[in-house]
Amino acid sequence: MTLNRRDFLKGSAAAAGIAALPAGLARAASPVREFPLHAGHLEQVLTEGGPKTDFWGFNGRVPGPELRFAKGDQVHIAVSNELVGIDTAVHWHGLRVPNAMDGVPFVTQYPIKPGEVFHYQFETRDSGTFWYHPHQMSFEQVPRGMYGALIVEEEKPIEVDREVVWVLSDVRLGDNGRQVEDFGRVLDIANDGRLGNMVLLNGKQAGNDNVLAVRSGERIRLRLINAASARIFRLQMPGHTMHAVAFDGQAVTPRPLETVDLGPGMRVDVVVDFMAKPGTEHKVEDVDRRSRGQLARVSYLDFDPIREKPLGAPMQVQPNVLPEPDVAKAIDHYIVFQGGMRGAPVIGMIDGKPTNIQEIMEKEKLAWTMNFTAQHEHALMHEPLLYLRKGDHVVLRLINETDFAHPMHLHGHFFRVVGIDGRPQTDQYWRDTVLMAPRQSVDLAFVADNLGEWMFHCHILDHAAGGMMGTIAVE
Ligand SMILES: [Cu+2]
Repeated sequence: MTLNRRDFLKGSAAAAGIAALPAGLARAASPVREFPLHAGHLEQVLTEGGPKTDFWGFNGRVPGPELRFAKGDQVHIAVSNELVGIDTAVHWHGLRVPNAMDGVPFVTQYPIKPGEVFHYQFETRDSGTFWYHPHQMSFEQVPRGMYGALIVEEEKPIEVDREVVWVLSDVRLGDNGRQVEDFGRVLDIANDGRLGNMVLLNGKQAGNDNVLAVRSGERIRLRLINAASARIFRLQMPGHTMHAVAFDGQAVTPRPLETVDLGPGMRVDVVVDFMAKPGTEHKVEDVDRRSRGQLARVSYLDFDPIREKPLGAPMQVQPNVLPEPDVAKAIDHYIVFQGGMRGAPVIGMIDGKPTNIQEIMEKEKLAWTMNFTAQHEHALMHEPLLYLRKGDHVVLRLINETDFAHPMHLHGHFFRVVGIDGRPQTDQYWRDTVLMAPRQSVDLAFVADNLGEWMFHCHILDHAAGGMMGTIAVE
C-alpha cells in the first residue's frame, strides 16, 4: 500500500484519530504494553525555592514520563489531548514505526483536537535511547515542555551498576519565572534558533545544584537526550572518561570521547566509571561556545568504594538489525541547503507557488530552503523532495551552503554517515539525526525500506518552521 499525501487527504487509514491496528500486530505473540499519555497544562518549580513556571507537558510533568519497553513489545500509547484550544500530535523520534503511527499532522494523521484521543500502536523493532515530542507547531510545543524519554531495552543489556537518563533542554523565562511567549520570531528563525535562558536537566535547572550522587567505583550507563528546540550541547566530564556505546540508539564500538556533541534531537549513550575518591565533587560542563556553563555536579558519597579498580572496557551494546546500504549500487541524490540571516535565501517556490523574494522573510517567515524551495510547517500542497522505490539503496549528499549548523533528521529510517566533505568515513555510524557543520557536506546511505511519506527536516525547530523541512516518499 502506498500512503501518499493525496490518498491521506482523501481520508484513508488514520481517519478521525482512531487508528486501525497495523497488519501484523494482531497475530504477534508478545503482550500489548499499554500506556496513557495526557497532553496538558502544568506548572513546575525549576529551582529550589523558586517560582512556578508554566508548561505544556505530558502527565503533569516535564519531562513527560519515561516510557520503557522491551525490544519486540507491541506498544499501545493512547495520547489524549487535554490542552485548551491547541491541537497536537506525537512523534516517536528514532523509532521505525509504520507511517500512519509517525505522528506528523497532515502528513500521517490529522491533528489531535482538544478532547480527542489518538491511539498509537507499533512494535518496538529496535532497542535504544529514543524520545517523543509533538510534530505540531513543534517550535512552540517542544520548548513549552512537551517531550520525554522513550527507552527500548536490549534483550541482554550491557553490564553496569546503574542506568541514568538525562533529558537536556532549555526554557526562556521572564523575571516572574513564567515562560516568555515569543515563539516563532523571524530573528530566531533566521539565526541559531530560539535559545532559552535557563538550561534544564530532567526538568530542573542545570548547574551546580543538579546533583548526580555516585559511589566510588560505580559504573553507570548514562543515556543523554537533547530535547532542546535549538541548543547544541557539547558535554564534558573533567576527570572522568566517557565511553560512547551508542549514537541515536544504535550500537557503536565502545570508544572514549572527551566531548559528547549533541545537536537537537540527538542521543548518545555513554558508560562512565566513577573512580574518584569518596567525598569528592566534580563538574559536568557544556563547552559549546554559545552556552558554556555547568550542567551538573557529580557528588561522590562518603562510602567505601564498591570496587578499587575500574572494570575492563565497556561491552559492546547488542546491535539492531538494520538494512545494510550498498553504496556501489546506490542511487545518488543531492539536497542543497541555503538561507539564514548571514546569506540571503534563494527561494523560487513557496508551497508550490512562485514568490516575491523580498516578501519571504518578513511576510512568510521563511528563511531557509532545501533544493531552492521552502514550505511552511506541514503545508498541504508541497511535493516530496524525493520519490524513492521501496528497497532502493540511496546515497544522499547534503550540501550545507549556509553559515549555520543543522541537525538533519530523517523519519522512519536509520542511515549510515558514509562521507563528510566528500571524504569517505572509516566509522560509518548509524544515525537518525546528523549534525551538519556550517558549509559542510555530509553523505548519508540508507535502504528505503519503510513505505510512506517521511519527514526530513532540521531539528532546530525554528529552522524547520522557517522552511527547512520536507518529505521523502517511499513508494
Ligand atoms: Cu537548521
